[in-house]
Amino acid sequence: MNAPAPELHLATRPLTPVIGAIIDGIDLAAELNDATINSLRRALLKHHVLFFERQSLTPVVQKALAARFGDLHIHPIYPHVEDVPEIIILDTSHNNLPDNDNWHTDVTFIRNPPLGAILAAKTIPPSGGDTSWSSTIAAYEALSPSFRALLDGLTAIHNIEKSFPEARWGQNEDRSKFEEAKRKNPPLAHPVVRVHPESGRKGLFVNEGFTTRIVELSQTESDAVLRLLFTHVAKPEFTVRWKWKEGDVAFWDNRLTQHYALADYLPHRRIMHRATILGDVPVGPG
Ligand SMILES: O=C(O)CCC(=O)C(=O)O
Ligand SMILES: [Fe+2]
Repeated sequence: MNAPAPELHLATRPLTPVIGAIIDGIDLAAELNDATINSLRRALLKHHVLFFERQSLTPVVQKALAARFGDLHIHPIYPHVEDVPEIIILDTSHNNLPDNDNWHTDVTFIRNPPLGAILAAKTIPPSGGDTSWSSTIAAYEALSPSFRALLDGLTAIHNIEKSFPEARWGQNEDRSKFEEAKRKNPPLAHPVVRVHPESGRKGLFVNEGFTTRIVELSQTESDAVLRLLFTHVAKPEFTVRWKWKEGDVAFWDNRLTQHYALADYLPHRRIMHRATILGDVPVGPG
């Protein structure tokens, strides 16, 4: 077996005890060596979301950076940069209302949901437009042992249409893209509690954005338990909130986190670019 690549010391400033750290002294547009990539992976496992300030990532460079961590996902519905389908454009204003102002994990409607995502701030409103992330590991660990034991054995359905409803995405020229997205992404089940494939830690893997139903429970039980969990993950103690400046980049581990993009800046415009790195098939504790 090859020896693992060495790791570098990264200048890391944790933002809370459970989630979020600023990484100083890295130019993400530079050619990063394997040791740096490994150190970033390690920091991601520890802090769940990393922030890099004063960056200048072009879409092509952002794509190349994300590809160092895995294969990239092409989103079935969101628009992308011309000739760079791996880079989603989130360009929101009073003309195109934001739709990420709910707690969610990205793209859990596929069999192998993203390992992570790299988000770059392009245009930031004069105030507002912050993003919060929550550690679903911290949320899980705060539950009572009896409740955790119940959740450990459950699975839940994730449905693309919960976050991409026909009323918004199925109209006019978008209709065929929407129909194709639905056809290629039928609802599927994931474990309610996921074991992180790298750290082995357990966390909640249901999210308000996409999760519709806990399979093993009755409808009323499922509704009540999901409501409890969706509220629970948003507890401020499990979260970090980032106030963006243009050029900032966030890199989150999408396996055991959720995030919420605050929609408080209208009628101003806010533009973000996202690269999404595919992950593995979620595994439960059972
Ligand atoms: O715009 C943001 O701050 C985050 C939007 C979002 O949910 C995402 O990029 O996955
Ligand atoms: Fe998201």
